[in-house]
Amino acid sequence: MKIYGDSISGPGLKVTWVADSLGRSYEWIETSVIASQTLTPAFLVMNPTGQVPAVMLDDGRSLAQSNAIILHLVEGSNLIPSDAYQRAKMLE
Ligand SMILES: N[C@@H](CCC(=O)N[C@@H](CS)C(=O)NCC(=O)O)C(=O)O
Repeated sequence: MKIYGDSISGPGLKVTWVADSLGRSYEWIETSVIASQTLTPAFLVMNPTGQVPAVMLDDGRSLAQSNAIILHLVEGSNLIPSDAYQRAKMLE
């Protein structure tokens, strides 16, 4: 998995913290918002909103929005509660 993020931006770091907690390997692709690297045609294909973070999964699919990415990563792990109420509290 490749994580496109800006190291001065919290949402991308959140994704790496979860990936690290899960022991998932990833490649960090530094993508500067200030240098408009989020607005290149290649980046916009991955995330049309032009925001980091975005990830490129190993199967070639991309995903944006830190909480959506995190939810995808934690699926089936002990970082996501099995109890419906606790899961909703996590999303809250
Ligand atoms: N809701 C988004 C927020 C992402 C976000 O705000 N990213 C900022 C950096 S912290 C960004 O890429 N800004 C560039 C822009 O909006 O043009 C998430 O959680 O992933």
